[in-house]
Amino acid sequence: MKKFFVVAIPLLIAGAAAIGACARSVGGASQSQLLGLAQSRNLSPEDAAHAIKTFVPPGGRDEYLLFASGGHSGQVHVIGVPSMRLLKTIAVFTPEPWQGYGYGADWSEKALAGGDGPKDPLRWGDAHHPALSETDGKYDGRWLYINDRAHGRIGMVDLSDFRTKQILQVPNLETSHGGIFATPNTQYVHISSKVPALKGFNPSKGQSITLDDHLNKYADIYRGYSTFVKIDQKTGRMILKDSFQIELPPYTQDLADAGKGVSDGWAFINSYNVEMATGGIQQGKPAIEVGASQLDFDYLHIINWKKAEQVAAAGKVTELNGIRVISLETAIAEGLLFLAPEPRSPHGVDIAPKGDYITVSGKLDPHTTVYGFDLILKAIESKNFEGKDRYGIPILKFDAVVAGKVELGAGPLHTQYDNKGNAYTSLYLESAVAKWTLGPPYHSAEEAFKLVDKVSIHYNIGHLATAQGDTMDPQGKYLIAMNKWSIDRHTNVGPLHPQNFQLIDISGPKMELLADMPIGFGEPHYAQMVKADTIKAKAVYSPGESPATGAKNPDAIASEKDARIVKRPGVVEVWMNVVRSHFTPDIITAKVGDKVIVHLTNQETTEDATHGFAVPTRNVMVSLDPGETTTVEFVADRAGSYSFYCTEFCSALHLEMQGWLIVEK
Ligand code: RUQ
Ligand code: CUA
Repeated sequence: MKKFFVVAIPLLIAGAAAIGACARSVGGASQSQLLGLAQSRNLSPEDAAHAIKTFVPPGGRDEYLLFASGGHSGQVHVIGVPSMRLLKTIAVFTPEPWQGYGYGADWSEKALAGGDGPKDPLRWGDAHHPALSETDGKYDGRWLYINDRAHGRIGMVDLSDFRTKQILQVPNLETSHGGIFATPNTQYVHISSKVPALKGFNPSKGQSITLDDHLNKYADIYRGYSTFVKIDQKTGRMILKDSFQIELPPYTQDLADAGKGVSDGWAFINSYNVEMATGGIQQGKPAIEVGASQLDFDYLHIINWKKAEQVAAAGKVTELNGIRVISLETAIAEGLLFLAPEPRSPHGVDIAPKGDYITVSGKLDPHTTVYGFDLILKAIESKNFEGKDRYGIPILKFDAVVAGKVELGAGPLHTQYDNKGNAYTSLYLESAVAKWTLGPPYHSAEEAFKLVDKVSIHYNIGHLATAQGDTMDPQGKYLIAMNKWSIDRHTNVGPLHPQNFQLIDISGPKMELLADMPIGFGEPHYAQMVKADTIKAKAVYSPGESPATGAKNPDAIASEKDARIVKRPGVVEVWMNVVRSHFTPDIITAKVGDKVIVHLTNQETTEDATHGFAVPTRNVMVSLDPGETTTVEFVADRAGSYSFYCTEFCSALHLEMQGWLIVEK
């Protein structure tokens, strides 16, 4: 038993007084009962304080929402902070039957198929970097974008109903990493390639590739791309025809971030493998991990995207697989692409709140390098170059653009900021978070670029997220460490352990670890934390609204009287009314081979009066929120009778909410 009473009494009394208006009794629990409770659970005074700091009472709300990618679970998870309770999982790249995503509903089928994409949509993606939409460099709560690391796709989630509305396969990208970020007013969402892809490659035009090409012509046949995907300001949808790409060398472009404030109009991408190692351990070449670590420097890519936008508008582009591309030559000639050396194998590129500093970390080097945007501009203007890379891109002089270097510890990766001019960097190898100071105007020159605090986390932190810590409005307060390994931290649930989020209080001078949240549903990668009241989701749909369009569905019916079945050769079309606790019609007949089209309208206007429409033996599982109208289509390809039913426990007579599909030979 821990030594509790002596230290705990003042602390718990303070806590109890804060909770209850009555000094002696808190919700029926007296101070001595509270002490007894803490003691019986073997909680230390610190534990008890942390519990009070993170506890949200029944019916209470969290101050922040964390949108965390789910990695190769393909989803996004919405978590309340500080309670660390999971509020929702949003299916993006992966079918998810509870939400009826990818099981017949028109809106979800369209999203998963990527619009005009393949008929047989991919059933997985590696949900990587979420990007909340922004206005004036601050989260505005409208939309969320997330890239698929595996396929160079972007998913768009509409935060008015927390549903994925669009998945775009970005041309010329096979994989993606850089970004995604929204430009400060969400004019564009940026995504860049990770591993370069074959330039202009199109197998449907008969093009092919050999091992020899790969090993010996890599530098010529592969290219990276930085993509600015145009966003429709009303709907948040991505518009490919108004988007543009900038061709990049076949280095491995890594993370990216948008300039803001003083650097609005610019974008930054770090890179590695400027050696262009090809792999080929059995072909006599070094492993990529060796080949890619030969040189002392890789390159920070610096892109003037406002200028690129003008160059694209002036038509100085070629169209490549359906997107306008600014070639490397044009990008160089127009002065919109520069490089700056980064110490070997860098990772992360994170812009400070005012847009004035750019932090790049060392991964294998204990330092983080801070570039000054003013220094970058000056070097560009005065052509302070140390040379060009093999493609002719000017390389800014390292010493001319570096504002500071900070020694943080082993394995620095990603950086976020607070509202007091401090930066927080994850240390992967050291399993810690380092807090350090930015330079002027945040801190005086003497206080600048100093390590001021460090907190140990459990194992292997990747990304970290502070409250609005990648915007112009950072909040301080909370930091989430997104840890890759949990080893023995939680009850063993098998060799695949949960990942671990750790909540850290950053409001005081010392960081303080408050709570763990085991993540048993994916490999979260990056997260953004936004003030909860920024997001205003609807409670119900307006009558007959289609989630696919946000407008009234032309096949919505106003009442049960309009429910009907219309048959034509090979097709059975149903306008179905759905309300507690029956479907109308509740019997559908079809012939084997008929296409069955069902337009479902949920007539409910009450929050949470969701109904399901599930057809056994078919991949049909629709979730209909109140007011929603959705269409499903399937082929009745086997004779029999099938009892379709409502999957949500919607009323006392929910079990009776069922019907029959009779398929005759
Ligand atoms: S990065 S491996 Cu977000 Cu550190 Cu993808
Ligand atoms: Cu409707 Cu159960």
